[in-house]
Amino acid sequence: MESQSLNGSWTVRDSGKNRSVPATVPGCIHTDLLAAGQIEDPFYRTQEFDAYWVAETDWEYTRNFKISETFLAHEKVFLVCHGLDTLATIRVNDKEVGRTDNMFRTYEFDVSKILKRGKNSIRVCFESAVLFTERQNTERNLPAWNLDIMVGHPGHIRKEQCCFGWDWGIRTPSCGIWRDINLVAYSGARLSDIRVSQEHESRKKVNLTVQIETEIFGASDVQSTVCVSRASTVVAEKTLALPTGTGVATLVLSSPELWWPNTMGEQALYDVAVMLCDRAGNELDSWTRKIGFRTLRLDRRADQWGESFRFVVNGIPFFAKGANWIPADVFNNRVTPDRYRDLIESAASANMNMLRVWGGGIYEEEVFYDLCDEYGICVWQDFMFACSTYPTFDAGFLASVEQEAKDNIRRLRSHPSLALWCGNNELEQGLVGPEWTSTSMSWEDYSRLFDNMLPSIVREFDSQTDYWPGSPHSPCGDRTDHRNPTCGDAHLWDVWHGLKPFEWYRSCEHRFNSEFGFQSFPEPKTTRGYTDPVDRNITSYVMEHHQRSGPGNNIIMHYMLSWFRLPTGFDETLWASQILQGLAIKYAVEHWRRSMPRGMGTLYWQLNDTWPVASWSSIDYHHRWKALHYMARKFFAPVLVSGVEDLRSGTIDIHVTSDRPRVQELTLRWIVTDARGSELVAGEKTIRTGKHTDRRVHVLRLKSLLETRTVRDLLVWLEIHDGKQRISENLVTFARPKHLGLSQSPGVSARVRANRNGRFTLTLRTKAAALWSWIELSENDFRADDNFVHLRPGVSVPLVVKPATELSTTEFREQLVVRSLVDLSRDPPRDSGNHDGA
Ligand code: BMA
Repeated sequence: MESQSLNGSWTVRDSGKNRSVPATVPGCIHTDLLAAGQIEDPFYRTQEFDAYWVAETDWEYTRNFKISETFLAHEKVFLVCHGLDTLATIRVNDKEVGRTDNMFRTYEFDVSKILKRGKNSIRVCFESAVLFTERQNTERNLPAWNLDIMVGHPGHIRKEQCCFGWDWGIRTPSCGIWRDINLVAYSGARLSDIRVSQEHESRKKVNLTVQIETEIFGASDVQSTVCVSRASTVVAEKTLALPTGTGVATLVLSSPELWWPNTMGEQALYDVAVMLCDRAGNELDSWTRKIGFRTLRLDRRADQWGESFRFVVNGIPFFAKGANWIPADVFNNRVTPDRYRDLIESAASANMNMLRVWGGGIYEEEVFYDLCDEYGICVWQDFMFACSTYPTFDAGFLASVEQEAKDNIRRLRSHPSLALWCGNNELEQGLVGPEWTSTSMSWEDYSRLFDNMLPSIVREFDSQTDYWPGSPHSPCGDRTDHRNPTCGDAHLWDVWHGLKPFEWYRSCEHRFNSEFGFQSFPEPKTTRGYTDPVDRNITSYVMEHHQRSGPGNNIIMHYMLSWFRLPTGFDETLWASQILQGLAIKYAVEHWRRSMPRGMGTLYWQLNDTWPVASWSSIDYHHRWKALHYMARKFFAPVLVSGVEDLRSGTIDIHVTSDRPRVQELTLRWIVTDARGSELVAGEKTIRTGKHTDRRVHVLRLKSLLETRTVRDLLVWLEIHDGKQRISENLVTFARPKHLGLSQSPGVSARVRANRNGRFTLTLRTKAAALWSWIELSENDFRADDNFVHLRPGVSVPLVVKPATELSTTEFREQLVVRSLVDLSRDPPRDSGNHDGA
C-alpha cells in the first residue's frame, strides 16, 4: 500500500471566474476567502450579512500533482475523499470520476486508469447548497422552517444542518474539501473492513474477535497478523491464513486492564494492529486502532418506576454527567487537535463522564473520539438528523444515508468511549404525525429510517453498541409522550423556553435528562471581540444579532430580575447572566442527582459554541469557561452535598449523592451564619454514603432561627470532608440572592504567590460573606481550579490559576480583579478588592 496526500495548497475560484485565490485543503471556502482578504470576519458585528453571497456561489477547487512511475505500477489506485462538503463533481485530468451529495460520507473513486506519470490535475466543483435547498423547497413544497434564524431547509440535503443557522448558530453554510483527500495505491489485496469485538467471559478472561475482510486484486494466498499491545509490549498475537479473503482471529486476553469512564478508574488503552501480507510475507496493507477493554451498555429493564435508562460499564451502573456537544467552530477545519483537547480536557476536569454529539452537527473528527477515549468521556452519538423532516420516501436519499451510517459506524465503532447510537434529535417531539403535513413527517416514513434501517445497520455493523431511535424517546406506552417520566430520556425546556421558574426542575423525576439549559452572555473579553463600544448594551442591534434564540436576551433578564438585583452596567450584566445560568443548571443537576437511582443521567445543553454568541454553552467560542463550567465541576463532583430547603417547616434536608461504588464514612459539617457571614450555629456528624446512590443524611431544623432572624439574614454552608480533605461544599439560602442582606463592601482580599510552573496560588479572604466571588485577569486568559466561590469570614480559599501566557508576579497582580455578586449591582466606583502581595 502506498498513499499520497492531496491535502495542502489548492486554488479556488468562483464559477463566474471573477476571483481566484489560494486555498487550503482540508478547509472551506469561507476560511479561504478570509485568508485571502476577500471577506471580512463574519463574526464581527453584523458582517455575517456581507458573507451571504459566498454561500450562494458555486466554487471550483483545483490543483496539480505529480505521480511517480512506482505509484502507478500498483494494481489499483483510489482517490479517497474523507469529506466533501457537499454537492461536488470531481474531475481528474478533466475526466469526471464522480459526484457527491453527502458531506458525511467517505467517497472512493477508482482512478487507476485515469492517472498518468508526471503531472496530473484534479478539479472539484461545488454547487451552492443554499440555492439547491431553495429549489428543493419550492419543488417539494417544504415549509420555510425557522427562516428567521436559518437559510434554506437543510433537512433534504446531507450537510451539517446547523451551518444554515440555529438558535445559537451563525448562518454561513460553506463548501469545500473539509477532510483529508488522498490517493491510495494497492498491489495484490487490501483490507476492506476490520471489526473488533470483545466478549468478557470473566474479569480475568476477555476474548477479542477480529473479523477481517479483504479485497483481492490479484494476489493469491494472503494472510493476516493481528497484534494486541500495551505501551509497545505485545500481549497477544495471532496469524491466520485468509484463503477466501476473509477470516476471524480470536485472541484471548487474560486480566487485561479495563477502560473506565472519568473518575471511575483508569482509561487503559491497547493498540490493535492488523497486517495483511502475501505468501512471501510482503506487507500489502495495515490497520491500527486504539481500543479499551470494557463493556458499556444502555440498561433498560422494568423497575419500580417503569423502565430504567442507565448506562452500565463493566457491570457497574453509573450516573451520566455531562453536556451536549455541538461543532466547535462553524468552520470545522479551524478546530485543531489542540482545540479539541482543550475542550475534552475541560469536560473531564468538570467531572463529566459523557458528551452527547448532537444530531444537527457533524460526526466528529477522529481526534475527538481519541480524546474521549483518553479522558474517559463516554460518547452518546446521534446520527446527523435534528429538528427537521426527512425525505425517506426518496430511495436515493435513503441509499445515501445508508452508506453514511455504514461509513461512520465502521469509523467509530472501535472506540471504547462509544456508548450509544441515537437516531435523531427531537423528531419525535412534534415533527412526526399520522400523515405528512407542512411541518411534520408521517410515522411510516419516520419508522423506515429510525425504527428499521438505522437499528438494523447498527445491529449488523456494531452489535456491541446499543441503538436508541431518537432523543427524546419514550419506549413505553404512548410514543408521542416524549416527556414520559417513567421511561426513556427527556428534553426538559420549561425553564427557559417555557419561562417556568427554576423550582420547576424539582418537580421533574425523569429517568435521563439528555437536554435542558439556560443561556448566558459570553464574558466581556469575548463580547468586546465582536462589538464596537456603541454596541455594548444588551439591547443593541449587534448584541441582539448575536442572540439567536428569539427573545433570548429578554428571557435572561426575566430570570435575572427574579434572582438578582438589576446589574448596573454592560459588563456587570454579562457576568450576572453567567452566575444566573450556573445557578439554573446547578438547581436542575443537584435535583436529578438526588433522584438517583431513579434518574441516571443529566446532560445539559450545551458544552461549547460555534461562534461568539449568547448561548446555553458553559464554555464560550474562545474556550473561556463561563461561571457554569466552574460550577459544573462542583455539582458533578463524585460526592456531592446539597440541601433542599423548605421554608414552611424551616428545615433543610441535607443529601449526599455518591457516584462511588463503595460505602464511605465521611464527615458532614454545617455552619449557619447571618448574611454577613457571622456564625450562628454549627455542627458536624459522621455519615455513610450509599453505593452510587443518593442519601438524605441529615435534616437541619432552623425554624427557631428563622423566627428570630429573617430569611434574608441566613446563609447555610454545607461541607463534606473525607479525612482532612474537603470534597464537596454547598450553600443553601431561604431567600433569593437579590434579597439577602449581604454586605455591600465585603472586603475581599487576595494574596498572590507565584508557583514554579507558571501558575499562581491565590488565597482569597473576606471580612464579610461574599457570594460568587470570582477572579479575572484584565488582559490575559487563564484557567483556575475553581472560581465563582462563596467566601465567609475566617475561611481562606486557595485558587490555583494558570495564565494562558507567562506572567511575572507583578504583571499578574496588576491584572488581577476580584469581585463578587454585590459588585454587579452597585454603582461605581467598585470595591475591586485589596490585593496584598506576599
Ligand atoms: C434543543 C436542541 C437544539 C437547540 C436547543 C436550544 O432541544 O436540540 O435544537 O439548539 O434545544 O433551543
